[in-house]
Amino acid sequence: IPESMARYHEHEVGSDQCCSVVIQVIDAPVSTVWSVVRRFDNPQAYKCFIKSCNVIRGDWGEVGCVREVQVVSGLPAATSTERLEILDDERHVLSFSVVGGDHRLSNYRSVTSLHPSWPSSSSSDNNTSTGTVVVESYVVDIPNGNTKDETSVFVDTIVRCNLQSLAKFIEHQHIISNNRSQGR
Ligand code: A8S
Repeated sequence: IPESMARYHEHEVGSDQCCSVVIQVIDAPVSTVWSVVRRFDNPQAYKCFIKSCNVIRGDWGEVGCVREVQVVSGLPAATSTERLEILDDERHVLSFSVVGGDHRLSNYRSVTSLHPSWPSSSSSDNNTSTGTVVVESYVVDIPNGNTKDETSVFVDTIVRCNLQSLAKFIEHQHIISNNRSQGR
């Protein structure tokens, strides 16, 4: 990804923190993927472990607004309070930080950026991008009693699950709209 975009994924990582990045390629245009990712007020549209969300401070989409998410049962968490740090509609970058809630991921902050993916050179028209590369990095405190590896395995699993769910959600929507436009 371009250096200018990689800069968004630079995180200060303390010795008691862990940091990682998850990549997901989605077979849909950046604008389509962004229309879902940018909805800070509706993470449950694609996030696997969120059952509801309410904006409790500011208007959604404004940097500084705060949402409270309810987590599905079965995880070591019930709620999370999250602040919008970046919402850049030009560069397709969203960042939020966890500022509260009852769970074990203190000082969690993630950055998600979207990049047009280019078809393999063999395809006919490789001047128009038809795919999206989603890059999501995070930094989080290592909970007491856990190792850095355990923490990154746990968080990577959640983030990967979210991005795979995003891909399914979008590709399913995209197929419907393509079929409709072909009058199927
Ligand atoms: C995201 C990413 C993560 C969310 C984690 C990692 C979380 O919502 C869940 C379980 C936890 O233990 C922590 O983009 C927390 O949502 C599903 C409640 C923050």
